[in-house]
Amino acid sequence: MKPSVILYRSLPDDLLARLESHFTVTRVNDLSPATVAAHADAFASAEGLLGSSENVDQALLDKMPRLRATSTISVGYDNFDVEALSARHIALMHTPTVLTETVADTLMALVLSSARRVVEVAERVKKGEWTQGIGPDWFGIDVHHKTMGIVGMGRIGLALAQRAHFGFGMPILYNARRHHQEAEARFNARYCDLDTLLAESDFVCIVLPLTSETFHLFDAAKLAKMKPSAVLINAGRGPVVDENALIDALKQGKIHAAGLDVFEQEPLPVSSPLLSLPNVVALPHIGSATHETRYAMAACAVDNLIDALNGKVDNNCVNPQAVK
Ligand code: 8YV
Repeated sequence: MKPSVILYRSLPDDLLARLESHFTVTRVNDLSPATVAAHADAFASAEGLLGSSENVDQALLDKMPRLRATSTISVGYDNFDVEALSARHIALMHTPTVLTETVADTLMALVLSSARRVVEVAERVKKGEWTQGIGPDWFGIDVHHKTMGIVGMGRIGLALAQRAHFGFGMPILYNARRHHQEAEARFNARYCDLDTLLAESDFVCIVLPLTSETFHLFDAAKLAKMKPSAVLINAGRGPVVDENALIDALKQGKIHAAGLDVFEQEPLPVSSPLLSLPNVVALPHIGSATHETRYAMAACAVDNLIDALNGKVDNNCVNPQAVK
């Protein structure tokens, strides 16, 4: 008999067929208590779980006594209780490599649109405000040759550094848990402590995961260390920045602008003060959201689940030690 799995995100037809050739699949819309209760037998017998963006916590695991592997269609896994999974030797699989270049493109899009006010001025054109030659009230600030500070030098940080260094001639500063030899050798990136990076960068790009150490790392005190002319870019996770402190800093001109793809609450409430600030570019968490990359992520996650339920956790596994 094929193992049973729960699928809580839609998949392209061919990937669903691949999943169904290996497993008996129960499809659900979400992992809410109501959904779990409505499909109690399927959850009780499932050995695998595949989807994204929902919380996978102890309460859910209690309803899934046979679970052996979870596979998320994302690189981030802050919505998983890794400790609880590991305690039960359940594999957590993710998609760390396939989205790297696309997310780095999103970061550059935020840098360019925040600096050159792309969204704001395009809206003004649509409103019919471009009626004569433009003056300084349409001008932005340069990106090329400015200093880029990258906080978190993982795969995405490296791909961002490549774009900034070769494409825009930008000196690169970075802060990370350890020195990154490749970034230093290829892009002449200079390691510095976070306060130095904040004080010297024109663009501060956050590419950090959300953990207990990074929660509200960018608070009022850290934002105050940035140059008033500097731009904050966040495409990691929203709660890494204290959003109220950011709103204050933007309103008071303590920093120049912000380009944000992630927020403390997603979807971003329409009442958020961020949406009424002209110097904010707010995107709906599009980091990896291209047709090609979302397909690649889903394919990777399907393969990851097949691997993990066959005892293969050498690749793309967050907690291999706990599983083996
Ligand atoms: C996903 C992301 O789009 O991979 C991640 O961690 O933030 C995004 O690429 C998001 O998790 C929804 O699947």
